[in-house]
Amino acid sequence: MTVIALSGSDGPDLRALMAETAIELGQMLDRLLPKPVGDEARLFEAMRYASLNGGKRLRPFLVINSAKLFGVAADAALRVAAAIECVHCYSLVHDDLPAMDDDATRRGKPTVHVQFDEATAILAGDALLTLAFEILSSTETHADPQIRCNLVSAMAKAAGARGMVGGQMLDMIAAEAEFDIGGVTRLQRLKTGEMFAVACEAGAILGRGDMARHQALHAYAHDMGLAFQIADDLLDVEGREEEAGKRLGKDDAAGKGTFVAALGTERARAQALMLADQAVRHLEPFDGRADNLRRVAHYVVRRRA
Ligand code: GRG
Repeated sequence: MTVIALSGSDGPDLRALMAETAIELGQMLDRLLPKPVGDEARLFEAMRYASLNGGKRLRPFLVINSAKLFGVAADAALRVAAAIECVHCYSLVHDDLPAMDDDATRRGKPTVHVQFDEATAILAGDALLTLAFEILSSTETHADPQIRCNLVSAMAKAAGARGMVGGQMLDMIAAEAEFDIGGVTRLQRLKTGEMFAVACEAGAILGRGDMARHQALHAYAHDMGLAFQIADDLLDVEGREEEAGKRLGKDDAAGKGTFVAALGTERARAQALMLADQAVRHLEPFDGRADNLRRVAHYVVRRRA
């Protein structure tokens, strides 16, 4: 079942659209994931458990709405959206492992290593990551090999050592490293920002967008991603676990380098609002078709999950 917790002020349009995207995305993932049969069924079940389990599906929503700016075919955008969600779900499974954040709850349910076991969780994460590249490199995603190659390259860079995995490494050493605000910004940009960037730029890649519009989406994603992360840090100290569907208060307990630790709650909140406004301004080259992206920038700072 898909659970999306948005605040009332995000308006019925955005809530309904995100819920609609979540359903379509779930159907696409169900088609693309291996069916839980055969000797490897336990692995396939864990992959399904990790990805068909709710979540806001924010990155897929960004892919689909950036693709709409360039008139991309809906099925192609949905396949790329599914690939990004596979990478995101893999990162959550591995992040929850005892060797990393050691979390027992995710999206309101037992984490994958709790529900299955550690080895299965590691393998399910690995298999979700590699499935993403299988999807992106398929001719069903795009007929043009150059576009498929660009998608694969952008995703690999965003997810890898100079992107999300590198950011996770910085996160693991944050307590000892005592990063200043510049260090925290870099950590968060790598850990979560690069995946938002590839989600927003995927539309431009699929639709052969020109450099100016590609860069506008990159700048939007950069500011929106930081606003999202500051909101995440604020949720960690002020949120409610029942709404968030995960353990909160862990950044402080771990002494981690977060925006709230670096700026305090009030300055962090002001910074998030400023970044959301700035993100929207980067969308000036686009017409009303970018309105969903504009709404998302404000939604990420108001969300409660
Ligand atoms: C293990 C390689 C590796 C990377 C982990 C993404 C990540 C890096 C860790 C997730 C842990 C975390 C709480 C990160 C901060 C922000 C974040 C990415 C939250 C989860 O994303 P949401 O809010 O989650 O979009 P849903 O469940 O809605 O998809």
